[in-house]
Amino acid sequence: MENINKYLLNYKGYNFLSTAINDIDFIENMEDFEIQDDDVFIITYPKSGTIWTQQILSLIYFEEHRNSTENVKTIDRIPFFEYIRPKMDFVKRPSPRLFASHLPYYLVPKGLKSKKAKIIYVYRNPKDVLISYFHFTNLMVLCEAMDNMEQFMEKFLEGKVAGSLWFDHIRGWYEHRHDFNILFMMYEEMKKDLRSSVLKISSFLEKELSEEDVEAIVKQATFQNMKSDPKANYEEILNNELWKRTEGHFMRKGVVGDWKRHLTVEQNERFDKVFQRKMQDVPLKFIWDINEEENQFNSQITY
Ligand code: PPS
Repeated sequence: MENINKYLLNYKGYNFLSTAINDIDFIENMEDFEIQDDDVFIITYPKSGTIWTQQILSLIYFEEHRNSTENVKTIDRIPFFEYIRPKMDFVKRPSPRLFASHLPYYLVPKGLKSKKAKIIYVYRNPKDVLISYFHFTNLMVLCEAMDNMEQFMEKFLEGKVAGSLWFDHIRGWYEHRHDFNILFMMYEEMKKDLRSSVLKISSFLEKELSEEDVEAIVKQATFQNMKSDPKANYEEILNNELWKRTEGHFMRKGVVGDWKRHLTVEQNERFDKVFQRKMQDVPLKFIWDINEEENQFNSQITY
């Protein structure tokens, strides 16, 4: 374990948000955490659609969530694996146990390689991740505040942020996909066609849903509905003054292509150069703008 600064803790080459770790022992032993066959992990690089997928899975698994007959927050239904660990004992959680995590492929529990437990990996075009992360880092006291985008982009492209380098995260998971039982989901495709995305996820999870259920899930997983749903919008976390630095929300904009409003032409060109260099042999598809079907960099994902 190495403290990089007040906010980052490096463990085995990966930067954790040290201010959100409340159980160092757990971090040091999580690779040996015993996996059950029906465990499900949502795995993401920060700001790529974690909260959204937590809501979708909560709606798929819990009728009480779909009908709003039980007032349980998505963070309690699907706790973070490595961060702000609730005082619950993960081992005793009723199955199927659902978790969210930002871990790289090489730090997750080894038991996931039995390929029985499931992983849903959600990825998002990294320019929108960058913008979302910039706002988040200034919103949360837990993160190091940044003066401007230039400064944050520098850190992001050097991997000096919690989650380390975006390129390493996605490449690692993609290249090791055959070691796991994993479904790749793309934020932009979820945005374009939420219904198909819900069906894809539920089919992977082997959960049968009625037409009515699907409708209820799609309706409650839209950005607007989640933003006003206290179970799903994480506002409670921000109501805590110890956490919130400025005005803002976890559910900020939820759009594709916001980077166009924030990056200068030079910043964008620089980002493109790094992206092309780092991702040229990763055949994942990316959508940079919602009106765009494909892009010049990458082709359709192949399994
Ligand atoms: S975190 O802090 O890492 O868990 O953040 P994460 O949940 O991964 O990402 C937050 C961004 O996801 C957006 N979001 C959504 N977009 C579209 N539809 C829905 N339903 C939705 N729910 C969350 C959220 O607004 C953050 O993106 P930005 O671009 O900042 O708005």
